[in-house]
Formats: sequence, C-alpha cells, structure tokens
Amino acid sequence: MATQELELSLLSRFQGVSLGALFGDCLGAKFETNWSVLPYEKVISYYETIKDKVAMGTPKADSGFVHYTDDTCMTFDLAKSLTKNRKYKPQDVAKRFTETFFASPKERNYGRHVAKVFSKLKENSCRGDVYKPASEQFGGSGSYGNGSAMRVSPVALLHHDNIIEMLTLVVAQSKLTHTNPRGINGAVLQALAIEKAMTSGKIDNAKIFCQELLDQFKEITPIKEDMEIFENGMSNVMELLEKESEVTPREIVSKLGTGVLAIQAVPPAIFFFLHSLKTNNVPTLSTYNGMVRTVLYATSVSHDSDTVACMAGAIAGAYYGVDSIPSEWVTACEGSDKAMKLANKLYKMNENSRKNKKS
Ligand code: R7I
Ligand code: MG
Ligand code: MG
Repeated sequence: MATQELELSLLSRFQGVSLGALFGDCLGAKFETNWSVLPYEKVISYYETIKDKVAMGTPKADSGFVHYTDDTCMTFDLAKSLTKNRKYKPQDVAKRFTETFFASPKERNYGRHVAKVFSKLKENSCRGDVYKPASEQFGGSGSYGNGSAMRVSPVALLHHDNIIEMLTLVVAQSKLTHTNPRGINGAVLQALAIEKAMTSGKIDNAKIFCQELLDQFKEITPIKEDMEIFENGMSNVMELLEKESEVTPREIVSKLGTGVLAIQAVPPAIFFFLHSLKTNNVPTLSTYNGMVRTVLYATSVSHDSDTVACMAGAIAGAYYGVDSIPSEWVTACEGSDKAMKLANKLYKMNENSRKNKKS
C-alpha cells in the first residue's frame, strides 16, 4: 500500500470507525448463526451479490436493505446519548438500551442472557442504581460476553487523544451490562486498538503494533483482575501473525476462539485487521482493499461473525478511513446516514475538547 493512502484526515478516520463497525455488523450478520468456518468464496459471493444489487438498482435493494444487529443498536444508543447530553448519563444510556431492546428483542439477535438486564431495568423504569441488574448476572460474577466491547467505538471517538478519560468511560458504560473484569477488559482492549489504529501512520510491522498495544493495555487498564487471559490471547495473536500466509482458519479458531465471549472476540478482531495489512496473507482475498479484506476475513473465520467483523471493521476504519468502505455497501447498510451523522458529531465534540485542553 502506498504511504500516501494513509495520509487521511482525522474526520475520515472517525467516519471510518463508525461506518466500518456498521459494515462489519451488517455483512457478518448474514452468517452469525452459522457455527462453522465458512469458505471465503461463500462470503465473497454474498458480498458481491449485495454490491451488484445496489449497482443495478434491483427492486428490494433500496437504501438500508441489509439490516444491522444488536451490536449497532447498542453502538447507536450509546453514541446518541453521549452526543445529545454532551456527557455520559448512565440512566439515559440504560433507558436507550432498554427501549431499543424491547422494540425488537428477537430480530436484532441480542446475547441470550443480557435480556435479563433489560427486563430488570424496565421494571425499575431505568431509575435508581442502573448498574445493579448487570452486577447480578451469572450468579453475581457478571457477564464476560463480548457485548460491551462490540459497542465501545463511540467512546474511543469521543475521547480520542485522552486515554484516561476514554478508559474511565469505557469501564462505566461496560458496567451497565457487563461487570465481569473479562467483559470490561475486552472493551478496554478494543477501545485502545481503535485509538492506536487511528493514530498510526503506515503500519510496517503488525507484531510490533500488537506488542505495543498489549504493553499499553497492561500498563493502563483500570481493571487489574484477570488480565492474564488477555495477555495470553494477545500472545497467541502475535504467534499467528508470525506465520503469515501459512496460518489456517482452523488454527485461528483453536488459538483465539472467535466466539461470543470478550476474550474470544477482541484478540481475533485485532488479528484479522493486522493479518489483512499485507495484501497476500490470505491469497483468496488479495484483490480487495485492506478494509474489505479485514471484514471478509473476520466474517469467514469467526463463529460470532457479526460481532468480530464489527470490531475488526471499526479498527480497520480507524486506519484506512471512510473511503475504504465500498459505496454500494454504504448504501446497502441500514443506518449508514445515522452512523455518519454520529461520527461527525463525535468528531466536533472531540475537536472542541482538544481545543479546550490546549487553551
Ligand atoms: O455479551 P452479550 O451482549 O452478547 C453479545 C453477543 C454478540 O455476538 C451479539 O451479536 C449477540 O448475538 O450476542 O450478552 P450476554 O448474554 O451477556 O453474553 C453472551 C453469552 O456469553 C451468554 O449468552 C453466555 O453464553 C456467555 N457468557 C457466559 N457464560 C458463562 N458464564 C457470558 N458471561 C458468562 C459467564 O459468566
Ligand atoms: Mg449482533
Ligand atoms: Mg454477534
């Protein structure tokens, strides 16, 4: 890739995060319930079919005909609350999460256990201690599903360039649904990965990127319990990165997981982004740009395809910018306009707070 391709505006990177996450969720959603590794050709065929439908103006291919799932519902709810209130209001976020869930509990494919949190929040009309229902999940140990990491991108955008504030909010918003240290640390690692991709020029060495990210995570995460599990996950990512084109989908799944738990989703998302940096690491995907390679790769190999592709898409968007997402898919994805508007608002808010910090 030419270096100039990465001389992107910060705004393009913000929009890339928002639309990259949406692109990953919408594309991966088609295969979420398919609990096996898919041949790349199957995912490519779906990707191309949607592109063709849009390009040919096929009936029923109106804007937004490829629907998003809970990953985007919660990302939008969080982003809308932050931009509307201009600060984090836990009861407002809890209310938005709950209302959106009850508007379509089945169609959006929420996690199986998180529904209990929303039911309890609804019983109390999202008043009082809105963190309590989450703390009662799984006998009081809290969920370590990937749900708080999958929606964390707006926090990374709002607090770009201010890691301490970013992580304070990452932890707080996680605790609305996921209080287990593993669930929270998944969100911390995902937010740090987005920030690192956003602030990177051309990444020449994927392993160094990964090691630096792990070192930063270890040093800075506010949640010190159960960190080793992520250290192991990231060490496995580095081991696989070394193998370059020889790594097989089966090895990825057996070493990293690619499933519904935070530890099975965040390290793989980072892996799919980093391993797709080189055009030829997955030869079947080599004709696509880095963003599309990342999302197709994550979708094909992951069990939790919508969520891992959503996370990988957000990281890739931070690095490649919004123009890397094919325009046909931007048209096809439900909620593209909203994703763009929210990114623009978060950009403005972030720009203002960076200006205030300097003055
Ligand atoms: O984490 P969460 O919001 O689920 C997100 C996933 C994504 O793939 C979405 O696309 C959606 O499909 O679901 O919801 P939770 O229900 O809190 O966690 C997801 C799953 O993780 C649970 O249904 C459990 O199978 C598992 N899990 C646990 N299992 C045992 N012990 C989470 N925490 C635990 C635990 O403590
Ligand atoms: Mg989903
Ligand atoms: Mg999922």
